[in-house]
Amino acid sequence: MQTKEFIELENRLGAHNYKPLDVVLTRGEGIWVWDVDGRRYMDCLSAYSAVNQGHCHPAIQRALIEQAGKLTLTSRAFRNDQLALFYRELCELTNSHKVLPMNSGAEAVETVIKAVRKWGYTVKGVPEDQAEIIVCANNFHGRTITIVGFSTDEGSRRDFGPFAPGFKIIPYGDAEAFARAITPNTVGFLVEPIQGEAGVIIPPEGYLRRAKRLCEENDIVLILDEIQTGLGRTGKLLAEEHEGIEADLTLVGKALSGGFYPVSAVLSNKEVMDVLRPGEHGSTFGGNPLACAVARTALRVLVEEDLVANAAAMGDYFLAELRNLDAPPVREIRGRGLMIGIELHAEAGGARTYCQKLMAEGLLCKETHDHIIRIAPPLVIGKADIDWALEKVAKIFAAG
Ligand code: IF1
Repeated sequence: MQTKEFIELENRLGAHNYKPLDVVLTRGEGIWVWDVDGRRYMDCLSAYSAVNQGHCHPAIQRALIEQAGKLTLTSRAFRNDQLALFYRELCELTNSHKVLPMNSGAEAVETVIKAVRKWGYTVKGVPEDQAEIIVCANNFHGRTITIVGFSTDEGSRRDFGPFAPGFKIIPYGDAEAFARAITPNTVGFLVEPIQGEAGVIIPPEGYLRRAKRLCEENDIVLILDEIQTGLGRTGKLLAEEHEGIEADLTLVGKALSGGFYPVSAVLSNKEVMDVLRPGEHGSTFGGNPLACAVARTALRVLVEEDLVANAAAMGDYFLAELRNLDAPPVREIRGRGLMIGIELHAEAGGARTYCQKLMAEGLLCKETHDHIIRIAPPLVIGKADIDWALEKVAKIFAAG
């Protein structure tokens, strides 16, 4: 089948909950992907930072295949020989005390909402059903009813009500707004260290440090959603390190499996996780041996190939060179490590148009909202690859 046949079939039989670019991919290796017509593209989205280790990383693939031939799923009614090792390696790498394994990022977010509410009632002493969690405007934490209920993006929440109560929305990056929103019933502050979907929005220097201090002063659990920013994307293992803080609870997902399998986890540096008792939370696939074997290798690859340092060095280079481009359509270039956003002027014609032009040049990236192009290649990218990409970006911006 050719590209147009795949597209017709997909459009005819599939729900239209996405509007993908009209490229049908069939193979991936490192930073490169190929479509069914044999064209090669540089992947500058990395499946929204789930393929940080590069497409089809051979070591992770071997771990997947080997474990798939041994034991894939036992349910948590029984133990398996991968889970405890996954816990140990993940805790050592992230300086965490406890792990609760789930599958999707949204499930990790839902998990932390349950845990922090129960901690509020049973430890902090908040009256039943009065727990409040503070979140930020323009957040993205997933697509469940609970989560879209505290989204400020109309497109994510329209026609999906009614929503769960107990969430308070404040402006992102404003520590005073956070201080004003705190009440005796506040149990948690859920925030992205850098807002990805909002358009790679980096908060003011010191914001997260101030938020951490306010949480300590008010006995509030600081929850950092590092599902997109974590595992090397911003040039640190966890983006919290840019501010020199440690969250009480940290959410990871996506690249936790290198793009081979849905694996997410809630990491705890506070006794919050101890409030969950047997039978109160879980999922069929959470912590399964195949997920754990894959995640263990995905983490090992991050460390052994020094991908965090490479993301920092290559990100600095990419950002500096992008900023040197003569690009009239560009309003601002933002980023940290290899999490980059190119904001265009409103009159530039829209980010999707430029993503389509970049696709024609062999570079795949994704717009967010109308005027921002997200650039997030796998962390294995090299300087020569970035120079290749810069040529394409310069060409489409020079053409206007
Ligand atoms: C889609 C966005 C990105 C996330 C953060 C939790 C989750 C995500 C910071 C939930 C997931 C994905 C979801 C995917 C596209 C992508 C996305 F555009 F939707 F917003 F990356 F920015 N926290 N983000 O970024 O994790 O349940 O998806 O495993 O829904 O189309 P998930």
